[in-house]
Amino acid sequence: MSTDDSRRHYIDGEWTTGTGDETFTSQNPATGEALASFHRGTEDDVDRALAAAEDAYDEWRSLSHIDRAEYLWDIYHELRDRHEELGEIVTMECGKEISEGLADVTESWHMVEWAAGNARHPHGDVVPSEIASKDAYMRRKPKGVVGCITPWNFPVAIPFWHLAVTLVEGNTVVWKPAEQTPWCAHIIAEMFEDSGIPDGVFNLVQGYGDAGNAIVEDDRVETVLFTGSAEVGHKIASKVGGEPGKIAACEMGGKNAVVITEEADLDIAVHSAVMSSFKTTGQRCVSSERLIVHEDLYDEFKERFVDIASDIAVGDPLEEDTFMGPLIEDDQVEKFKRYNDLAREEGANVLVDRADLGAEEIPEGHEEGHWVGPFVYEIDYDEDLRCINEEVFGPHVALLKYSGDFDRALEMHNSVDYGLAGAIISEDYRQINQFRDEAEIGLAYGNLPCIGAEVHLPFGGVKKSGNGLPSGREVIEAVTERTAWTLNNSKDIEMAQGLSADIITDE
Ligand code: UN1
Repeated sequence: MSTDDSRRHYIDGEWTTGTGDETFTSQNPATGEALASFHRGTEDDVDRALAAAEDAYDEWRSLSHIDRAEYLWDIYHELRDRHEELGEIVTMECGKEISEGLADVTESWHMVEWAAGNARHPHGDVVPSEIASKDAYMRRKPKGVVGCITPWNFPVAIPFWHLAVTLVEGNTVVWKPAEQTPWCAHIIAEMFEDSGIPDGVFNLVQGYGDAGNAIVEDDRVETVLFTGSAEVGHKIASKVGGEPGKIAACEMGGKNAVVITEEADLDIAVHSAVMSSFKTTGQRCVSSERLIVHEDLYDEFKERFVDIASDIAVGDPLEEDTFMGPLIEDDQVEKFKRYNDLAREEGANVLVDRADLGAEEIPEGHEEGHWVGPFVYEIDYDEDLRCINEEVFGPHVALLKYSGDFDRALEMHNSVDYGLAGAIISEDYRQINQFRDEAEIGLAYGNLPCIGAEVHLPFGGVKKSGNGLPSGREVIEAVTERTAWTLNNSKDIEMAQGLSADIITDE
């Protein structure tokens, strides 16, 4: 593909090749074929985009929330109109099966709907003052220029988690999407162009970590929104943490678990575990790589789970009868296999190993895809085992047996450094409520898979998983400043806390 065909960045309302001379291609993980070519952004491109975002800020923030939201409503309609087209592109570019590709787009317009709808909702609180003649209330103001860095696994939904609220609240944006899914990003930029949003309010720089880093390090950026790996997120958080006034809202991975107690309904348990572990081929940050199962129903659960894992339909993600598409790239296949080997070294009894699929299992014409099937094992619990502490991001699943009461399951559940998502399967409301209250996670589910959050709930984790801000509804906290505003309606000055307002002089 020649440079001329390569798609461009969208900076200051224009499509530009940028200053670099490198291009990169996006690949279909199911076939290995190149989908499209893109200009690779440089620090200079980021610099231009940030300058444009800074210039556009005053005018953009001077509009009302409702006027700003009008541009987002146009995008909402375009997302709906292009649902099938964009859902297929999601599937082609990141390999999730087609119902997931379509759901990604649906989730994105839900986020836009929430953000644009919120423009007409009350923002803040009227607060009583100790002094009757004072009015006090909380107002939100935009931060300024916001940098967004998004992952490949939800290439449309997560960008809108970042962008929609950020823009409606009056910030301007420079966005660097994952290098694996630039085509989805390109279409999103087309939608912003179609909406007629003022130049410089929304800027897209395609590229790799160096471009992302240029966003993170620039003084003009007030807030960095990052969703992606813990490795990168922690670097960003520690860089930004040293700068007063600047914040990094980071949403990272998990080593999530489904806890199946002796009071579980086994049908719900098996169904939830399969969904949690194998949807998106285990590549959600909320996917479950640990199944903590009570000894009373361990054997039956194991048999049923293993049966399904042995047969789960791995195949062409564009086909509706596929459950699991490929992994995103070769590096991910290698990582998955490395962790499977590690589990063996740490003493795993392997129950299903479809890491190397047989030729007959790989769909025709897809030989170059990044194919793997489930890897399921049981292992004697030891809280220090690396295979049950480190996130793999693939269909690598440990069955962990526990005995005794529910406290033991909770202890095992909470023993990891991460704290994103988890589920309890039980018919006992006391166990369910204890899990709700004591599981160290941001997204907790009862009798459900631990995936599939809706956008109007806060989405985020605790501990090593992040500060829970760049996503869903709570992004508003990261992209606005709150002002406590107090107005005196009297001619006299009267202070709270009984503080004297008398001015005393020696005269
Ligand atoms: C992710 O796991 O990377 O809760 C995002 C879910 C989706 C978002 C997942 N709404 O499963």
